[in-house]
Amino acid sequence: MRWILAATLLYLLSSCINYPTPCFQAPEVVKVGDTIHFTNCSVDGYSYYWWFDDGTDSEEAEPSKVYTERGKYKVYLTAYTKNGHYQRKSNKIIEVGHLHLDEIRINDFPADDGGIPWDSDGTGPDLRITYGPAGQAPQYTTIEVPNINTDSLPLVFLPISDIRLTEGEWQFNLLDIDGTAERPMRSFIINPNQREPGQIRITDGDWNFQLTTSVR
Ligand SMILES: [Ca+2]
Repeated sequence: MRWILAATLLYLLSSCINYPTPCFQAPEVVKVGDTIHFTNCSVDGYSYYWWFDDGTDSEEAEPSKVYTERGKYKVYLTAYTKNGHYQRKSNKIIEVGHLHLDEIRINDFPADDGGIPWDSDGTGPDLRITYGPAGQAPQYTTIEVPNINTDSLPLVFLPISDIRLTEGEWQFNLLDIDGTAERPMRSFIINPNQREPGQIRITDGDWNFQLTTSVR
């Protein structure tokens, strides 16, 4: 009886010691070109094998990784003990994409241009926003919203096409379309890829301008 207990105890001990529990942390959504740092939270692991689902792998404990193409990748981590025993692999899906523009929003704007009315007839600006990578002629434009005032707020513009926010600065020109003339009201320059995806808000005096971005 005693040896059976001893053998059972030995068996339980060996199963506790020999089988590590793989565990890792990684962001769920990243951009193409971002450096991902994998955090290893495995228990009782001695060595590791990572499979990144794009043809690459690693044996580091906490590797870094850059995906060069968009897609959904299923990353596997296998944790081994010193004698080579391992437990079931752990995996996570990482979505890799590009930054896109979802919305342009004006939450607030000044009632006039430093004491001068925005437009010639006093009805309020007829607003259109042109935008695109800074330093180039704007590639994109919103619709025109006539006679805006504080009752119009917030003004929300949804892109009519799929707009990928490329690297670098983007310029947003707020124009008052007075007849055929375009009177600049204000420009905002933003580097969206340097900011967290989601809401990017710029406030300056009475101006409150906002972009919403996402990775997909
Ligand atoms: Ca007007």
